[in-house]
Amino acid sequence: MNVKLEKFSDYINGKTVALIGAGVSNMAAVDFLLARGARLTVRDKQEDAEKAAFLAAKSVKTVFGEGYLADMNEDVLLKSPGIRPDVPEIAAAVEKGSVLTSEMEVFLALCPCKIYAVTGSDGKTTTTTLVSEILKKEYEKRGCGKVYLGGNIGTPLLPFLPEMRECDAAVVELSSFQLFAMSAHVHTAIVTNVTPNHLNWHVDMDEYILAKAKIFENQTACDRLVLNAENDVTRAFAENAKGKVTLFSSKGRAEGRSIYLDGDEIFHNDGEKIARVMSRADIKIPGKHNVENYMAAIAATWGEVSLCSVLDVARNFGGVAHRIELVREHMGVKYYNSSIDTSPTRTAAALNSFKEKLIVIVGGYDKKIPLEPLVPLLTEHAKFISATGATGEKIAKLMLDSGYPCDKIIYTKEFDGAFRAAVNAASEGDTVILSPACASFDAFKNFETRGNYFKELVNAL
Ligand code: UMA
Repeated sequence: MNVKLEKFSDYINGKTVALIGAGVSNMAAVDFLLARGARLTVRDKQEDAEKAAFLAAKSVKTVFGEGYLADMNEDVLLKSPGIRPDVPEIAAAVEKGSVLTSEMEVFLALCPCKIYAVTGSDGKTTTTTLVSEILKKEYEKRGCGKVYLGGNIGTPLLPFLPEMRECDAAVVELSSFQLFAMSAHVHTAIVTNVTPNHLNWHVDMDEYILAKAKIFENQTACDRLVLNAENDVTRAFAENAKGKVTLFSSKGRAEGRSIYLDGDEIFHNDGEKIARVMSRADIKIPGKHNVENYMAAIAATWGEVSLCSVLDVARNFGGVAHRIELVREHMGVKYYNSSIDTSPTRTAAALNSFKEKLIVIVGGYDKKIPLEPLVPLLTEHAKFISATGATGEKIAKLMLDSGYPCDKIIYTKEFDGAFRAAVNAASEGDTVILSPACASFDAFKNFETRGNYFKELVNAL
């Protein structure tokens, strides 16, 4: 029995709860809260008749559109990650006594098992996935325990709480948006690196760094913190760590408890003895950054899993599907599938992780969200745009109206044609990415089908 969950159920029963933002996280909390007797109001700046009807059928109140935060006096406020906690209406409600929390904060507080949490500016999705893959492999061998993977990676975990047991593991990716407004205790934390990011959301770099540091603020001496030795910000985090720190470095031997790449070999130093872990060549996914991701994941699970499990994953794991997934390099052109990018925010996250300018396939189902944020984004990151699907024409028009060169953009309604146009525009050294910024329902069953189709086309080149 999960005592914390029982207590929470008693606490929330009969309380009024505002779900601020009807996105992925909060919509996943609806049934969980209703089942525990909470009285819900879902608030979102975006009108959405379909969602409103869906919620009305569950007797959930909705306040959608302009003024969605008016008269907010619910007992508990569950804020979506993308909304800042200092929005005046939210701050005023908190001042008057509302409790501000989030789907992720509630999950972490009630989770009955060990929590591994990963944050960082780059590599957090892959590292989170690696931790979960390594644990999964180990649990499979032992024949017990289940690994729950979620958080910013895309799966809210709150709905799984009732089935989770002490012998399971939760592996969560946490964004600075989530961390900024929360307080949580995680047993093992990883910070992959901290470099300027999301500075249009955070007030400044200091606030962003503070948000990232929250991942370990409630740790104790029994906990573990894995930090990048080669990043100034994360290295400095070690000074304030309360748990046991392991530093990882891809630049040769590091001192103390560490994991490092020396030549082509990875070594782990537990503070007393040094053990060879594996060779770089054992890792299937390419790039030094992935060696770093592996070192972080290995440090997080060191002593809890067998080397066999680590090697099994290293040799077979091909990368996170549909999320900046390298499909293939063909004639010197790299093709990435990021079909999971179903909103301009996700596309921003994908494009921001590349240094070079890209050939971007963009467009899809029209869910009537503002596409204007794509203009500065694509202007900065795209050397050629192949627009497609229901929103393709709209995106092309927005770009052309903004002065984007007309010979650097093409609109093709059909996905195949758009793919061809991107291939034709590419030459040796280029990178092509499918990052639609839109859902897939105009032409595909879901984003996975779209991503798999893209991969088929790439592999047939
Ligand atoms: N909304 C408002 N008012 C606002 C802002 C948004 O009402 O001021 C509404 C929007 O109309 C929308 C809803 O809130 O209906 C969506 O909010 P959201 O995007 O904040 O939240 P979710 O849909 O729940 O998605 C969030 C994460 N999104 C962000 O942090 C922006 C998802 O990460 C995450 O996968 C999901 O929770 C799972 O729990 C996405 C992301 O881009 C992938 N993250 C950033 C990144 O990785 O760089 C941080």
